[in-house]
Amino acid sequence: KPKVFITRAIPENGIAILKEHFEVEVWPEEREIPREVLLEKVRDVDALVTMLSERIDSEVFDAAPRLRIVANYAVGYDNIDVEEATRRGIYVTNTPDVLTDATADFAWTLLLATARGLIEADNFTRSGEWKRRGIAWHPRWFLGYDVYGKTIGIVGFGRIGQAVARRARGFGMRILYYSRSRKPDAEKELGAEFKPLDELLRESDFVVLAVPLTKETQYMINEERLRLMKKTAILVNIARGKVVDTKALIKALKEGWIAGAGLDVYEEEPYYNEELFSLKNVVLAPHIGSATYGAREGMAELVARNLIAFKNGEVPPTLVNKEVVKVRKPG
Ligand code: 8YV
Repeated sequence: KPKVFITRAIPENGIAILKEHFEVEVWPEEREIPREVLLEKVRDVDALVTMLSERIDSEVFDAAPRLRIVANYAVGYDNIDVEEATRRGIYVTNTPDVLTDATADFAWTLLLATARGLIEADNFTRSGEWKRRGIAWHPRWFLGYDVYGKTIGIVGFGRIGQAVARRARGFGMRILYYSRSRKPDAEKELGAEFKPLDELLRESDFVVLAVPLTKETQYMINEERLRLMKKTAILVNIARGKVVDTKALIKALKEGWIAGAGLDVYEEEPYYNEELFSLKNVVLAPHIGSATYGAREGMAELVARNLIAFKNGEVPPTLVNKEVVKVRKPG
């Protein structure tokens, strides 16, 4: 049986399927696998299942002469040097679709929680502060921002961006989007309007980031762009931390250029920044956009399907580097 190394315990359903076809080894610890251990573990593997926290680059490929496929347990694959993998004839796969709805739901969780100050309100209630104040209610407490009927601007209009828009229809919203290319079908289905990024930022009450991290999207939301946003606007990031210049964002939140931010992703993870944590107008999650039982099992199954297709000499169903098919030698 070919050998696969899995860098973290993915859900059991995926591991069970893989065990029927591969000799499977899983890094058993909760902590991330140290780099030198990863380099050792890949020495004789045919396949590698990896995730966001591991940088898969020529150093890993050099250490793994038999490696033919890297299956990323994520839809984003900015952790992998895909160009280098392609050059070496190594398949790279990801896990699209199965996590789209969970991630779009989470964008909405952040959007609503930020707009209505839910976390601050929860702290107020559970910390006993409500009781201490001794007042049942006050007409000026916890005023948030209206959502229904407002304008949402979605940056990146792929599967997840469109799923965010689909939900926005239920909130009676005007839907703006920015993307590398126009999406006429989605415009029709969702009633979404294409806008250049700066215009979208000027007009939106809620801006949701759903772009992959690339050279073009890195620090796309910088100081200049944050200054274009409405003072009452809320920024939601479920994409990658590096899409936003965090220093500029903190300044924007402190100085009131925007009203708030709901963040699931950070420039560095795990993230720690007291300046951000001390702000009341943010809701912060530890990169859990796809963390539902259903999505994670779907991701594990899709990883397994990609590896089994590879083993059977077929093209994996969610291959990222389609050009690799030309580079690969038969067998
Ligand atoms: C993962 C993600 O939880 O799919 C992605 O791109 O960011 C998340 O679904 C994470 O990347 C684990 O690899």
